[in-house]
Amino acid sequence: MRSSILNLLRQRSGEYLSGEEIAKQLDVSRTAVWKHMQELKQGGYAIEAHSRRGYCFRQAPDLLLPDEVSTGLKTKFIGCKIHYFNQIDSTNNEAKKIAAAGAAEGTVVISEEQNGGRGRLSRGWFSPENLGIWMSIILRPPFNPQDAPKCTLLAAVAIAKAIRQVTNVNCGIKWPNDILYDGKKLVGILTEMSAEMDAINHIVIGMGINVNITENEFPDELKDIATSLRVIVGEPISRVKLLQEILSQLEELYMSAIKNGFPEILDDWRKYSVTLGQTVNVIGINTQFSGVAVDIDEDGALLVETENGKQKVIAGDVSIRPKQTS
Ligand code: BT5
Repeated sequence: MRSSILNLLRQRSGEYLSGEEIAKQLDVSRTAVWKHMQELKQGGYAIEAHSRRGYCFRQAPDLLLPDEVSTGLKTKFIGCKIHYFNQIDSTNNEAKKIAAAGAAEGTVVISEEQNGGRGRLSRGWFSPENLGIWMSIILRPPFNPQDAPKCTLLAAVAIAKAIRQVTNVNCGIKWPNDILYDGKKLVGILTEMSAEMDAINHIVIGMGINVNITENEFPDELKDIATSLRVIVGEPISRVKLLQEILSQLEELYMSAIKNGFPEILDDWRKYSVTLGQTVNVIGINTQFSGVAVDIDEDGALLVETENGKQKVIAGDVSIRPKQTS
């Protein structure tokens, strides 16, 4: 009902609509309309109320509220169910919990702030209130568990496309899970999976996107290595619009992967890559070496040409060595 009232107000944005008219159109009591209006105002919506003329919609709050994300969302199933929090430890933790309890494919967990945001290997993820997109998406792909790492690459391509589309920022993908701009990290992706030997139960794709964080708001340890869209573009970006575009791109690529496999997505990944052709240092669990990143293979693994031949990197951290200028 709240969504229907909002839709009606939005359609006639700037005009006054009487409580009676709203009640009649939506077949509810005027008291119910009044109660929903109070709730919307408490939720941050700017709605003017006038004793004779009625209600007038002025502005939605700058929040990732499910009603806002759903309005104009073009996807068929990704984002059709949204679990929204003002604050949570980690959206990935919550998504894993509800996925294990049977949450539908495409369910999205969003929080305005995380106080236990996670990177890989228990590293932390800085997730300040209202300034980024901190979200996790539940998928139940009909792939083999070995294909799961390619979902990280798929997500990276979807986010890079969406960022380019909405902001014109030419960001690049660093293998396996970062999106960078000018060498600084703009986005991190954390994919976690629950699987049997030969089938995936669910995958949770967590995304941390630095949208409106200003330079001063980054903690000292991130100032030299992180950036945000606001810092790059020089003005605030609509988080709702970007989020909707990410969900659309993700759904499109995911459906294409199910239908045609990953080759096209890996080709897009190569196009956006800032890793290929570079000299890289690879730090795996038990290894460390350097070489030139020459390609990714059909599994999404990074191929690095070293003194001892070509090495296949399935997991690990890769740092790009700055090019020698002399
Ligand atoms: C990642 O790990 O890049 C994955 C980050 C995933 C975060 C999302 S937010 C929604 C969902 N819920 C979660 O709890 N997590 C996911 P990794 O490659 O391990 O990089 C972590 C490193 O990035 C840290 O050790 C810092 O150096 C750096 N870092 C932390 N916060 C950052 C930020 N906001 N922007 C850029 N770099 C950051």
